Amino acid sequence: MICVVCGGVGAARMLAGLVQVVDPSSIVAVVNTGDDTELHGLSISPDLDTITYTLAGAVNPETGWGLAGESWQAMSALERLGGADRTWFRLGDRDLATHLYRTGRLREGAALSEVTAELAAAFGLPVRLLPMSDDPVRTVLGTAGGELSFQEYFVKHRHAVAVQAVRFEGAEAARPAPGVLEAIEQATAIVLAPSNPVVSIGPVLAVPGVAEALAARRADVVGVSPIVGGAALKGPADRLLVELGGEASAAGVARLLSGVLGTLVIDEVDRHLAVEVESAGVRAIVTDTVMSTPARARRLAEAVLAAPAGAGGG
Ligand code: FO1
Repeated sequence: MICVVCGGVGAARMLAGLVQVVDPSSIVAVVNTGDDTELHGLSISPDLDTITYTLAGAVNPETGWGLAGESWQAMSALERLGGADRTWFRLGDRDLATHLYRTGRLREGAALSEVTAELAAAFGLPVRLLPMSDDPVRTVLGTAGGELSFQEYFVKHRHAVAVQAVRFEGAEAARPAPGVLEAIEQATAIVLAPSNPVVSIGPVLAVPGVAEALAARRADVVGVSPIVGGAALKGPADRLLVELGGEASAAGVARLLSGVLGTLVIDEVDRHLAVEVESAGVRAIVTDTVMSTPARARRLAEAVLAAPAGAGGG
C-alpha cells in the first residue's frame, strides 16, 4: 500500500501519475482539509473535490479545480441577488450537487470520512481518499489587515496580500480520521505530493499524531518539491515560504519538512541545490518534476516510487 499526503491541484496530478504505475486500489490519499470552508450554508472541501474530480477524469482542465463542461446558472442568479460579495467563490451548477450532498450527509450525522468515501465511490474512484481529520481544522492567515480564512486569502484576495503568520484553527483538538495513522504505519512507501508545504502539507502535519507517525517512517517518506527554479508552479507557495522566514527553493522545502522527509525529488533546474538539500539531512533525487502531461506525471511517479530509502533511519 502506498500512502500519499496531499493538498489540491499538484497532489491530484501526482495521484493521476501514480495510478498509471501501481494498482490504484493500493493507494491511500490523506488529504488536507484546512482549505475547507462554509459558504451559503454549504460544507465545501476543495482539496478532496479537486482530487476526486481529477482521478475521475472530470476536472476542469483549464483551472485544475471544479468540473469540466460546467455551467454557472446558479452563480449568475445569485450574482443578480447579492452581487460579487456572494459570488467571489465560484460554485458551478454540477459542483454544487457535491456540496449539497456533503452538507446533507454531514447534517445527518455522517463523518466527513464516510461522506468522502461515498463521493469517491459515486465518481468511480478506486483510490481510497481520507480527509486528514473528521474534525474541523481551518487554515487562517494573519495579514496586516487582520486574519483571513484560507479561501478569502486565496480566492477573494487572489493571494496578493502579504502573510505574517499562519495558524490551523482546531488542529490541537483534531484527531486523525480513521485509517490515517494506520496508512502511514503500514505503507510500503509514503509520498508527500508537490503541494504547498505551508498551507497544504502544514495542516496535515498539524493534526496531532500525524507528524510523529511520518517522522517514525521518515526513511520511507519521499517528497516532491513544489518549488522549481525558485518559483511555485501554481499558487503562492514561493511567497509564503519567504514571508514566513524561509526560502523559496527546493532547499527551503527540504529544511521546512526535514523532520518528516527522508528524500526530496527536485527538478533538473535545481540540480545545483542537491548538496544543500542533503545538508538538511534529506536525500536529494534529481529528475523532471513538472507534470505538464499525463506521460510526465507517470514518469515522475515512477521516479518517486523507485527512490531508495532516504536519510533518517526509522
Ligand atoms: N479557486 C479559485 O481561484 N476561484 C474560485 O472561485 C474557486 C472556486 C472553487 C470551488 C470549488 C472548489 O472545490 C475549488 C474552488 N477553487 C477556486 C479552488 C480552491 O480555492 C483552491 O484550489 C484550493 O483550495 C487550493 O488548494
